[in-house]
Amino acid sequence: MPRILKVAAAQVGAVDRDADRAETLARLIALLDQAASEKVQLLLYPEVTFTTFFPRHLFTSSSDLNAYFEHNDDLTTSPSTAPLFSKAQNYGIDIVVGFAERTDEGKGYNTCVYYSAAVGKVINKYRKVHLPGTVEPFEDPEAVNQLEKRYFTPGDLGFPAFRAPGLLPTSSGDPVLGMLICNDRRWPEAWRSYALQGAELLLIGYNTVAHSPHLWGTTKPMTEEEAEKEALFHSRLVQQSNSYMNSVFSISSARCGLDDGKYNLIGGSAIINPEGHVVAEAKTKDDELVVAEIDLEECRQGREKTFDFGRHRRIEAYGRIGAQTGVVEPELL
Ligand code: CDT
Repeated sequence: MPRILKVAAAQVGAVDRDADRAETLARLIALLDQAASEKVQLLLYPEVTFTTFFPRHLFTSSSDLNAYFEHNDDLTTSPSTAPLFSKAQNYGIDIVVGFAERTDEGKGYNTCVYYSAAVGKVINKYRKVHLPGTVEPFEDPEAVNQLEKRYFTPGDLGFPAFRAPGLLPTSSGDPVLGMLICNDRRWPEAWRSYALQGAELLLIGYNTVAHSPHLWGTTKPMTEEEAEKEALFHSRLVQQSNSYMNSVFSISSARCGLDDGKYNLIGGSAIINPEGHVVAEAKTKDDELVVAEIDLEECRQGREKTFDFGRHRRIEAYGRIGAQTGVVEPELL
């Protein structure tokens, strides 16, 4: 029995530092309107959906910084974010939305939530585990910073797979979903943690800088164009290979384009199937809906043969993975 879902990435083009929040929200809603007209059931927005990717900036005023954060409990009620959720509810479309989360205790997390139209509320939350970049800005004034380690705490919720009701007929079983945020997609442990819970579709919002030797550690000099091609290649490589190795569909949604006329972010939002093939991909670096109809039964092929975890995984050989972070080389002979 096929288990077919119509899904989409809502790719979002440039959003400047001083962009008007209401205008950005209107763009997000326009993508939702388009998704409704194409009968999409599940729509994924990028990391930190409502604003520019602010961790590239150093804020000295806490009120300036806090303007980019939302309090968790206010997300679906605050006038600057709630209209997206209520419109999704009216359309009957599930949405995944990223935001900078401020907790009661004052902690910051890079978070996303899954809003279920069938349930009428947020049914799952994920906090980004792998925070790239630095605490302090680079000394080079020309460097692109990524101050996520300054503004956020590593996610403390693990990788919680969940079922989303109302998307498929009850008899075919609710899909098992999982969420990752940007840099997490480069870590196979994150994908495998979801795959071990039977996840059938992973949802990944991102903001990926096209050219930043300070962050990427590129050894050979590259033009902006070459660097962007390389960043796009790596983004696609990790999505395709991890989808294949975990027999899971994945959707990635980019915030992309030229923020403030100078910060270049890659596009490349894509829907990948469990055999690692591209099903649909963005053609622009602007606001764009990337849509596909997917059959979750396609996860079975890998799951029941090559990557049948129960039959083939050898956990007695994997101890190092859960016990060690940095590299420990063998001793010299
Ligand atoms: N937002 C985010 O996590 N971006 C990172 C940039 C890399 S910093 C080395 C990414 O992995 O795409």
